[in-house]
Amino acid sequence: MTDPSLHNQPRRGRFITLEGGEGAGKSTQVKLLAEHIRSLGFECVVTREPGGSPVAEQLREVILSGAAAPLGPAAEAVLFSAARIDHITQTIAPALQRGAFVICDRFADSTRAYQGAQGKVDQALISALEKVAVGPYRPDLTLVLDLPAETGLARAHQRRTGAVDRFEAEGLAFHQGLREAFLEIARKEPHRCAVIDASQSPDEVGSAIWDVVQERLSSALARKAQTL
Ligand code: Z5A
Repeated sequence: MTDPSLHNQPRRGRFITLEGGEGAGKSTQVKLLAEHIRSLGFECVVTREPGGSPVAEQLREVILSGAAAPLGPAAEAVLFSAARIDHITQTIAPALQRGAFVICDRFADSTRAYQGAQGKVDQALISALEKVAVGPYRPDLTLVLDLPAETGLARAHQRRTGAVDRFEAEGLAFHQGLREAFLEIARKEPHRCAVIDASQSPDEVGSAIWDVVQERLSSALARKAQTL
């Protein structure tokens, strides 16, 4: 479980996650958004899942190499959640407590979509793992980057330099199902999530994201840096 002492600390920063299928442009947009927020004088921590802390990065290697795939999607969900506990404890919680913005490339919605919806892991287990691993560290805002699976896979294919990873190797139907799963999460939690049309140019996507961030996190952005 995430260190219980962290649960009682005041959380002064804002936590933003980006979600979506392969090649949706999450990494590109995380970078653009962080630059924008920093240009206003705020501290902004950029991180990713799986990973974002030393132990979680080690688990990333294990999971994405496919070494844990024979254990099945439920075991993979447990591993992603274990990595998340370390990531929150070491990186996310301290940054939010000192008042920083935190932008994370994938988070718990990826476990819901990949292991839950597509891996058919029991919903009760996914919810229990999320409760244990995430606790109060739910995102303030989740940007769901949406585009046809074919487009995302083509982008990921173009960019790739090495071997396909564990999930990229899944077929088109898997990736189409993922798209639906992320859209369903956004439909169920409209106050936390915003769907962004990710088929536009990087600048257009960045501009749509900035509009949403300004609208949803206006009170935080209105405050001066260091006093978030
Ligand atoms: N996973 C899971 O199963 N359960 C979990 O709980 C978690 C994760 C947390 C992590 O992979 C894998 O772990 C992931 C889910 C699973 N599945 N896979 N594979 P990762 O971190 O290595 O990769 P990813 O998260 O899937 O991201 P990605 O494929 O690297 O894509 P991206 O970050 O969304 O896109 P990008 O790197 O910004 O852009 C991809 C290419 O498209 C690149 O050449 C860009 O220059 C180009 N691009 C970007 N934006 C545009 C636009 N707007 N137009 C045209 N071209 C663009």
